[in-house]
Amino acid sequence: MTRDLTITEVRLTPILVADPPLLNTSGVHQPYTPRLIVEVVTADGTSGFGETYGDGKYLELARPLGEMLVGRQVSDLGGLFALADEVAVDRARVENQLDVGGQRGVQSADKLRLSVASGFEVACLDALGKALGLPVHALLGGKVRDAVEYSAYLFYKWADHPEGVTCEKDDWGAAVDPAGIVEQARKFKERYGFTSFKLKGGVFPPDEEIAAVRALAEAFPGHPLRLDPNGAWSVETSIKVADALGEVLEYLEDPTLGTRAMADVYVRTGVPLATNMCVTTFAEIKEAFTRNAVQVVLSDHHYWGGLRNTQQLAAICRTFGVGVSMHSNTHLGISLAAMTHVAATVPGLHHACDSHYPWQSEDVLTERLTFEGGRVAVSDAPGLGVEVDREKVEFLHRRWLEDDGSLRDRDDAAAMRVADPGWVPPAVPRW
Ligand code: GKR
Ligand code: MG
Repeated sequence: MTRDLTITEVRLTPILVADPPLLNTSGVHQPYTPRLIVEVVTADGTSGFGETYGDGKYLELARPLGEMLVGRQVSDLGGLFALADEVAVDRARVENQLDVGGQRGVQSADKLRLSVASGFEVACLDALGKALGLPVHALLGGKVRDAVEYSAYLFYKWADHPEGVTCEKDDWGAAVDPAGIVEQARKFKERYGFTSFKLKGGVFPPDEEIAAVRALAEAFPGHPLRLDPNGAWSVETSIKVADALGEVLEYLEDPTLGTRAMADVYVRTGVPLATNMCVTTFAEIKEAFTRNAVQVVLSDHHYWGGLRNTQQLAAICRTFGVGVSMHSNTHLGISLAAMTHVAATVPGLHHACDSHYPWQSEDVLTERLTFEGGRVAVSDAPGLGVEVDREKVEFLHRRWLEDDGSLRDRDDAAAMRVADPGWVPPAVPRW
């Protein structure tokens, strides 16, 4: 019997998900972070789910795109991206709202469009896989590994959000010095078995962050380590840190901003540099690779435009002898499943991907994904292999509906000002 896989309905559900007070160079995470859950329903009653950034500017593009998808085939992924182009043609609407130089690199209209389209692409692949009885990795050409390795993602962190702020409590405790970071790493290792560690830096003066990485190296000998200050350092400071930590680092991630500056750091230190800020679109690859500015590109399947684009990125990296892996932003289990499926298909994935997932105490899945020995097993069940709990989605959506609007757009600086009213995001480079 042929199944009718025409999309008959698209449901978009913005949610707010609990987030601990994690520090970065832009401030601190707000107590709740917006995400968008995308569901496509086909004529035969199959539902597929995707997840992407949920700030207002993403919703603005997602809504018309969702309407235009009704009546199309769920397998028509080329058509989906063409439609996303059409929606984004009305660029003025989006371009007025660009964030220049956030932690996802420059927020161009293209990247917004791709981030939105990626949520739909994953939902369509999930539905298609369920309808065909095939896992998403099979739709992408097949897995080359049965489990995907992730690194622990360490953050400087307060014990709690500022007093008086509505939030969910967490049991991670504070981490504001080397001892706190080592303790946090121990918990990550105990709870999830991670054997590599990434520290979000750019929070304290570089000498303190160097001390934290040295403490990690001492506590966990032989474990790959990374430090990522999101471009907070000058070239000179980056060189100083690279010289101090070169022997214990797997790589430095976005020590400084811009292709030329990154190339300068690499040529003067030889320490491998990874990025999710300097190369974030296909258009940025040529210059960065020609200058040898980056040795590892970290995909975020959301803003690279989905799982198939991530595979294309991996192929380009392979061609140029550049490593590829993945970084993450606050995300839930649908995205972790999507990351795992695509990572399972990428040959030569030599660096563990990072994931915020352990920081999220809430999820929309009936059963959370688990890390065993720091790895997520690649599901062979149809689609993404995860089940969405509609009650959980509804609960987190109600939180979004009840919000006064202050949390619907991620704003780490605003969260920092709650604790320190005079705080302004530091000029870049900060050190
Ligand atoms: O969640 O604070 C954070 C991270 O700093 C995130 O926003 C970054 O995009 O983790 C990301 C990174 O690797 O730069
Ligand atoms: Mg990064």
